[in-house]
Amino acid sequence: MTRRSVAQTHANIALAKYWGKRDVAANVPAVPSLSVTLEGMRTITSIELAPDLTADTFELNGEPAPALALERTVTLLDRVRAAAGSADKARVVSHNDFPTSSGLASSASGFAALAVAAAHVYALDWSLERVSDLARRSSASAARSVFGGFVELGCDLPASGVLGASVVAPADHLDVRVLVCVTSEGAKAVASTDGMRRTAERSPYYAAWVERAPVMFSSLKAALLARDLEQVGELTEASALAMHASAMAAAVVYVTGATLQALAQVRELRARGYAAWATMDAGPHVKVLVSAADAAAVRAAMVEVPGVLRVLEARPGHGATVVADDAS
Ligand code: 2P0
Repeated sequence: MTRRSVAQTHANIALAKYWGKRDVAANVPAVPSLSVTLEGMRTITSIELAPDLTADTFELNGEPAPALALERTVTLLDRVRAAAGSADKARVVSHNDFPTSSGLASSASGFAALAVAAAHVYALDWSLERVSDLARRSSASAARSVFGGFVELGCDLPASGVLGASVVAPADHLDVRVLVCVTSEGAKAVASTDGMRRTAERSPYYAAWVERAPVMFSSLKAALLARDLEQVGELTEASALAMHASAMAAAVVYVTGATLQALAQVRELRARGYAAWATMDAGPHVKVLVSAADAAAVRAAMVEVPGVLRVLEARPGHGATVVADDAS
C-alpha cells in the first residue's frame, strides 16, 4: 500500500530577527523572534511512503535536491520515523513558487511543509506546537511558518525539550502588506547557518546583538498587540539593521548596491509621509512593511529603484494546511 500526505505552507518574514544559536546541536536560537506569515510565496510538499522504496528521495522544484538538502530532509524524516516506530522510506517532492535559497525564506516554508507532511504521513498524533518544534530542529525560522498571522519563537528550551512557535496575533490584526523587492534571482552567497556561526565567532558586535535583540523583540511585540504600526515599523527596521551590523562586522555581507538603494528609497518614502519600513534577511532582497493604504504607491516607487527586478506583494496569511491525504 502507498500512503501520501501533501502539506502547504507559506514563507514568513521576521520583523524581530533571529540571528545566532544558543545551542547549535539542538538548534535553539540565541534570541527570540517575531514574524509575519505571508499569503502567496508557497511551498507544497508531498511525501509518499511506498513498499518499493529502499532509500529516501527528495525532488525540489522538479530536480533531484542537492546533497545537503537531501541530508537535512533525511534527518527530519529519521526523527519522525523514530517517534512513529516506522522504517518506511519516503519519496519527497517539493515545489516553491518563489526563488529558493536566496534569502526569501524558502527553508522556512520548506521545512515547515516537510514537518507537517511527515508528521501526517507517518500518522503521528502531534500538536502543532510539537510539529513546529520538529521544524525548528531543522531550521529555526521554519517553526514560525507552521502558524499563520503574527508568530513568535522563543529561545528558552523548556524542560520538555519541546520549543515550538506560537501565534501572537491573527493575520487580520494589523492591516499591512509586505512588498518583497527581489534584487537577485541567484542563490545567496553565505547560507544563514554559516553566517550565524561566523557572526558568533568573529563579530565584535555579536554580544551586543544578543543582549539587545530580546529588548527589541519585547517592544515590537507590545507595539504589535497595541496595533501601533509606527512602532512596529521602526522596530522592524531597527532589528534588521542591528542584525546586519553584527553580521557585517564579521565580514558576513548580504547587502548589495541594489539593497542599499532600495533601503534608501524606503527611508525617503517615509520622510514623505508613507507608512513604510524596510527589512532584510540573509540575502540581498529588501522587504517593505507597509500599511495597506500606502501599498500601491510604495510598490510603484520600489519598482523604479535601479537593481530591483520585480516586486511581490503579500498580505499576512495562513499557517500550514494538509491539502491531500490518501492511500492506494
Ligand atoms: C529570521 N533568518 O528570523 C532570520 C533573519 C535570516 C535572517 O531565520 O540555521 O534558515 O536553519 O536555523 O532559519 C534564516 O535562518 O537558520 C533566518 P537555521 P534559518 O527569519
